Amino acid sequence: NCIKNEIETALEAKEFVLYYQPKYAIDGFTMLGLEALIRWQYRDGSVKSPGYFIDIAEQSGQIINIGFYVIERVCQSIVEYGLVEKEIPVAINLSGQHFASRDIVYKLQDAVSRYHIPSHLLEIEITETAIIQNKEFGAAILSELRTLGFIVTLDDFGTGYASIDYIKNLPIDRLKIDQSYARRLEDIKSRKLLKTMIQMAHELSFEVTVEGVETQEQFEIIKAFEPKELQGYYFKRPVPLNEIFNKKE
Ligand code: G
Ligand code: G
Ligand code: MN
Ligand code: NA
Repeated sequence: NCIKNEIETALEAKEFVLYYQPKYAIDGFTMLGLEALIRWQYRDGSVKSPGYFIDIAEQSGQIINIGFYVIERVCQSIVEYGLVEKEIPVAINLSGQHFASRDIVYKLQDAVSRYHIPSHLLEIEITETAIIQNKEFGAAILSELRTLGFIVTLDDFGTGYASIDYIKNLPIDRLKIDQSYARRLEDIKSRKLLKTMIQMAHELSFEVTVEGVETQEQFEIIKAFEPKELQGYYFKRPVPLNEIFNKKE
C-alpha cells in the first residue's frame, strides 16, 4: 500500500504535527484543557486531516507508533509552552490497539517522568468501540493508568456501542458526549436526552465534556445542563499551539 509507505517516511521525517483545540468551562471563557489532534504537514505544504491516514494506519498497525510519537510530541510541547506551570491538561487520542498490550503504560509513564510532567496533566481519550474490542484487558490498562494519575476519558460517548450498564463499571474519569448530540437540539426530545445523559453521567460520578458546540444557541442550551466542559468550533477550532500560547522564553 502506497500511503502505508508514505506514513513510514512521514513518521521518520516528523511530518506529523499536532493541532490543539481548547476545552472551556461553561462560562465559555475559562480554558480547562486542550485536546491534541494530529495533522499531516505534507511536503507540498498542505495539511492533511486524520481522515486521510488514520484508517490505513489502523489497518497496518502503524497507529501504535503514531500514538507513541504523539505522546512524545505532546510532552515536548507541554514543557515548551509552560503548561505545567499553567496547569493546563492535554488530552491525547489513543487507538484500541494501544490497549492490547501494557506497552502503552510504560510509554506514558516513561514520557511524563522524562519531561517532569505531573500525570494528571495528561488525559487519555479512548472510544467506546476501542474499549469493547479489548474488553477485560483494556479495562485493566485503563485502571492502571488511573492509578498512575492519568485522566481517562471515554470519547464519542453515545454512538451506540457501549451499554450504560457496561460503562457504569469502567475505570474512567470522564465521558465525552459525541458531537452528534450537540448538533441535534432542535426538538425537545433531543434536548431532554442530552440533559438526561449528563445527569446520568454525574449520578455515576463521571465528569462530562460536551463536544461539537458550533453555535451560540447550542451553547446556551447545553450550559444549562451544567457539564464540566465544552468544546467546539463556536469557541475555537483546532490550531497550532503557538496560536493559543506563547513559548516559554
Ligand atoms: O481532528 P479531526 O476532527 O480531523 O479528527 C478526526 C478523527 O481522528 C477523530 O476521530 C479523532 O479522534 C482522530 N484523531 C485525531 N488525532 C488523533 C491522534 O493523534 N491519534 C488517533 N488515534 N486518532 C486521532
Ligand atoms: O473523535 P474525536 O472526538 O476525537 O474527534 C474530534 C474531531 O472533531 C476533531 O477532528 C475536530 O477537528 C473535530 N471538531 C471539533 N470541534 C468540532 C465542531 O464544533 N464541529 C465539528 N463538525 N467538528 C469538530
Ligand atoms: Mn477526541
Ligand atoms: Na469525540
